[in-house]
This record gives sequence, C-alpha cells and structure tokens, in this order.
Amino acid sequence: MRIDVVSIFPEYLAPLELSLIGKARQDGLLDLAVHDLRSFTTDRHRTVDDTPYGGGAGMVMKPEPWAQALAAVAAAGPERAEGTGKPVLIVPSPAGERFSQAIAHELAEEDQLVFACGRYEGIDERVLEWAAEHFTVRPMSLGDYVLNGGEVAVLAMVEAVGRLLPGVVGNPESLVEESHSDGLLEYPVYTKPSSWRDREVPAVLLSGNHGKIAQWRRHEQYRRTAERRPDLLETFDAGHLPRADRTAFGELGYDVVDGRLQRRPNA
Ligand code: JDN
Repeated sequence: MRIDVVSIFPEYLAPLELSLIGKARQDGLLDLAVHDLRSFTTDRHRTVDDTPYGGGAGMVMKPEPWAQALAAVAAAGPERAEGTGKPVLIVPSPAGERFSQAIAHELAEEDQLVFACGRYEGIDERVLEWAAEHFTVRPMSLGDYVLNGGEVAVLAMVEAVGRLLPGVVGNPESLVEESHSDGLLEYPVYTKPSSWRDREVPAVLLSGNHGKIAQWRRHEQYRRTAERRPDLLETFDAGHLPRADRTAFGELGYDVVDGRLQRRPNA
C-alpha cells in the first residue's frame, strides 16, 4: 500500500518511523511519504492561509497549495490497473464520518491513501469538491472532540490501517481476538504472579479447562460491554447464543428478543 500525508507540520508525523509502522516501511510492506504543504506554494512567504469569507474567527487554508499538493501525490501514486478505483483522500475533520475498525478494514484494501491534514478553521471547501474528480473523498472524525489539526488523527488512522496490512502484525491471530473485531469489548487479561498485592488472578484462568476459560472470557466481554459501551449491544447478534450466554445476559439485565438484546425495564 502507498500512503501520502500532506501537512504544514510534517515533523508531527515522525512517529510513523517507529514501532510497528516504521518496521512495515523498512520491510517494504508500506510505502509512506510525508509532504510539506508549503513546498507547493509559489509566493515569497509560502502562504497557506487567508481570512474567511463571511467573517468570523481564525483563518482558512487557501485552495491552490492544496490542489497542487494533491495533484502531485495522485500523479506519483502507484500504477493503477484498468478498472481500479480512484485513490482515497481522507480529510480529518470534526465534521467527518466517524472512523471505526470497519472503515480501517475497508481502507486496508485500497492501493493508495492520501491524508490531507487541515489546520486553523479548515480547508477551503472547494478543494474537497475539486478533489472528488481525482479521489474518493472521505472526511473522517476520530470522535466527538476537537483537535488543533488533522495530524494526530492521521497518526491514529495510519496505525489502525497499517496493522491490518498483510505481514505487518507478526501473529495474525492477535488481530482476531481484540476489542471491536466482534462488536464487543475485550475481556480482562492477567499475567504472573498469580497473587499480587493480595489480588488473585481469577481461578478459572489457572484451571486448565479451556472450555470454561473461553466461556468466562466471553461472559466478561458481555459484562464489560454492558457496563462501558451498552450502545454496542444494540446491534449485537444474539440469535444463536448458548443457554449459558443467554443466562449471562439475563443477569446483566438483558433479554434476547428476535435475535437482539433488549434491556429489561427497571433492570
Ligand atoms: O479531527 B479533528 O479534531 C480536526 C481538527 C481540526 C482540523 C482537522 C481535524 N483542522 C483544523 C482543526
């Protein structure tokens, strides 16, 4: 996969040299380049912003440097086979679609991703309209909070996508049993010593009974998800649960109705 990131703070993306993603680049599994938006300006002062039409606080990113940068990274992208779709342009924005594990999996199938990091009050909207001729444009938000610019969101999205690429995570099984891969939060984990500061590891985990351990872990996932993210249970497929799992949900205040979990009144 080819990834291009355009930013006025290219140094902000330095962590992409490290750890798993840095290793994937070294191993040739990921071709990643970071570009300074200012290198696509033509004026003496390398201007990237201007005042907003209609007034208001802050500055807006000028369209022309963005058009030059995006045209350059699209042209330098990988050879595209006939019938291959456009590259995907991801624009971090609090006004974007909510990023998720499902979207990370979609993006991991693409041959080129371009990330456009806005700063100030954002990028002139016409850039996104124009870019739709060359890219599939996806404004994207990590969550309902506001950052100072897109760079930190790009670090998160590149890591989430990069670790799904073939060969990047050493043991692909570690991608299967993790939070959100099955729509539930992960179960709690423990390591040695079995007794630590008068706190014991749950006995079932020391029992050697792998069926019991799997069931305990699944029920812990249900408990945690009900406690911390009950919204995830609204779409959980409860159609084919074993009786013990239905009972576990019953104890958490949920009934199974038409294959869906339903919160019991006054539970
Ligand atoms: O995802 B964000 O919170 C975000 C904030 C800003 C941005 C892009 C993304 N550009 C300016 C602020």
